Amino acid sequence: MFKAYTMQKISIIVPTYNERENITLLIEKLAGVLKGCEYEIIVVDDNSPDGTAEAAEALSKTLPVKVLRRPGKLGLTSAIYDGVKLATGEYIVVMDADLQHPPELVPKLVEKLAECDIVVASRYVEGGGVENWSFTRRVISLGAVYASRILIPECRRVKDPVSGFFAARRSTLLGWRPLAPMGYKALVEILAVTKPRRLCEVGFVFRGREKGTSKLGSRQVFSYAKLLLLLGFRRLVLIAIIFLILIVLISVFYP
Ligand SMILES: Nc1nc2c(ncn2[C@@H]2O[C@H](COP(=O)(O)OP(=O)(O)O)[C@@H](O)[C@H]2O)c(=O)[nH]1
Ligand SMILES: [Mg+2]
Repeated sequence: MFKAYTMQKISIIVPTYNERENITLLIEKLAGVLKGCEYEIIVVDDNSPDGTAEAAEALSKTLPVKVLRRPGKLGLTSAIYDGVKLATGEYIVVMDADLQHPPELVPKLVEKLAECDIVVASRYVEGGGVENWSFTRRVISLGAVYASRILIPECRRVKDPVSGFFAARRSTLLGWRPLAPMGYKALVEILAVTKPRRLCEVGFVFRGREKGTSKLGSRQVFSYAKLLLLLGFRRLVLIAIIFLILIVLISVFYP
């Protein structure tokens, strides 16, 4: 079935920071599921001190792997953007290096691109879920989803607009420039800016991280708040005005 859609070259963008323990297994798994397709794996590494870039480069002798080395930790969204610039495939897949995004789902995302401009791998549709998340992490994730849905109309078209696992046609991504380069939510930007005509979702279970550690911190959360402000400014002003009018009316009628 997958073979029917191999006419298009697939570029898989994998941003990395200190993922040496995961990158080899991820690339090997991707090579397995993409056997018979024309593809390239683009690792965008931010000078990881643990030698992630060297581990990926070792595989580039036998597999179609490109490694883009950047001078320092410049952020996940900007890494995805630099990967897109380097990509030569018409079909682009963006995924994490730590195996929390299952490589086995890549063929399904790519298949769906035949009828969609962007395919989101979603935790919040049928077949989706999260493994081993604390109550706090669930609340933060759902907070991020709802904030984007309130402020950015395009984000209401999918259940998981903050997913880091998605596929897109390269032509769809051409108009996108990062607004919050240090941020984690490239898809929110992409949806808001590109306004894709055909948007699809496929369920997946976000696995627990087995090796290495998460790089999500206060800087990334701050960057997301900045992004929402930039994209939702007009709506925020409107909400503030409605709120003010309500307060004035209440104080006039119920002095
Ligand atoms: N190039 C690059 N990759 C990053 C950066 N921050 C995170 N990553 C990668 O982005 C992916 C997701 O990060 P992770 O910390 O696992 O996020 P979490 O799954 O939300 O906890 C992983 O492959 C990280 O190595 C960064 O600043 N630059
Ligand atoms: Mg992760």
